[in-house]
Amino acid sequence: MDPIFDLIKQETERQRKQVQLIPSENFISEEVKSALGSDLSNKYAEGYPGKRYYQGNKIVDEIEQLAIDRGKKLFGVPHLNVQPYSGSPANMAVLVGLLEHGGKFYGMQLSAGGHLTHGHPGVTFSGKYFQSMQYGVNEEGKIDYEKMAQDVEREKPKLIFVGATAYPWILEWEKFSRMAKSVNAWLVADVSHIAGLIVGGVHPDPAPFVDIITSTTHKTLRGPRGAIIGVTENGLAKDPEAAKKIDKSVFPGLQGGPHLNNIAAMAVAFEEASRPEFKKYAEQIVKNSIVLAQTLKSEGLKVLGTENHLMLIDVGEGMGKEVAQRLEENDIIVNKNTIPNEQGSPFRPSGLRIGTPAMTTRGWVEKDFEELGKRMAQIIKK
Ligand code: DSN
Repeated sequence: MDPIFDLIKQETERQRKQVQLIPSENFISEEVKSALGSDLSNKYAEGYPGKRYYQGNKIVDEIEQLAIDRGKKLFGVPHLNVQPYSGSPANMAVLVGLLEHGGKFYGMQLSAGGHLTHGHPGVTFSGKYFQSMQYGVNEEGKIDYEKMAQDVEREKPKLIFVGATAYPWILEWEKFSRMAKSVNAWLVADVSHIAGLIVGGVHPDPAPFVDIITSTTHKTLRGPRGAIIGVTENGLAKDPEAAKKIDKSVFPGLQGGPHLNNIAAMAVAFEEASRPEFKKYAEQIVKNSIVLAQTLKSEGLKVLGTENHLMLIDVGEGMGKEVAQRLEENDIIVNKNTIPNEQGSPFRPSGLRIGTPAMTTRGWVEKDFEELGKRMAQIIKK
């Protein structure tokens, strides 16, 4: 037998045996897995349903249309593209589709909890081929909405990205909307981390306030690796061509054939996320997160958060890597992370990023996280 299958088996066992606390990871259902491993992977279908460049697409047209229809309903948007291969290509498609080369836009700093594609300077397409301005967080690790509004007023960016990978607080969409409207900028919500919380009703919904929504589908949403781009009613009112611009930017602008097995798996995940039990799941993620943060704090650790699925722990300057390794030796998987006003570096940061979505999928509740918090604190303080 090909040794790859033994390695896959070992990885499955590792995932089951250890405590998985990386906030961007989750466990997909057997149904999502079955769609991912299907014969849809064999098919090419450049284009969109009803307008393809290959023959033999009657069935996959129905599949993609079903994913689009389910996703539109779930995210409350009139237009949805389900073809982006993942979050970074989705964000690239938005920037390329809506801005001129070199256009000015505003995004959250990586070290404050933002994402590389939100304008990180020097090394990313978003920082190299566009004029990116970056906003950070205040002493408490929170967005300073007033300062940000003043900066937006002064700099007049053409687009504002809101969304984060390590921000444990609620995002106040209405405030961002006022800023964007004041300078007629596109407002883009990248909800990759919190999509499952939004559709589960435990984080405010950006759809009534923003123009565009991007999201990966594999984090709290619990679907396959992949991403979506939604255009809201506001987006279409701002520019009736917005949907066309986004679609053209994804294909043929940046991508080739869509990964239809992924798209079918997304359709399955969207249906799962629309069930009442998913709402309970989302509620439990946040309850678990709050209990874990409280336990770690009561054990004397410096915890930032939380109002959502994740928190940051300050473990001392440059100590994130070492402490994350020590936790791994004890079968607890987290990731080292920068903290607001970081004194270390992204490779030797001072924090840990911890989240509850994966273990909540496995059925963990408050008492499990309380017990875990006490165990983690002992290991971290060692
Ligand atoms: N890599 C993702 C995360 O872990 O949050 C962001 O793209």
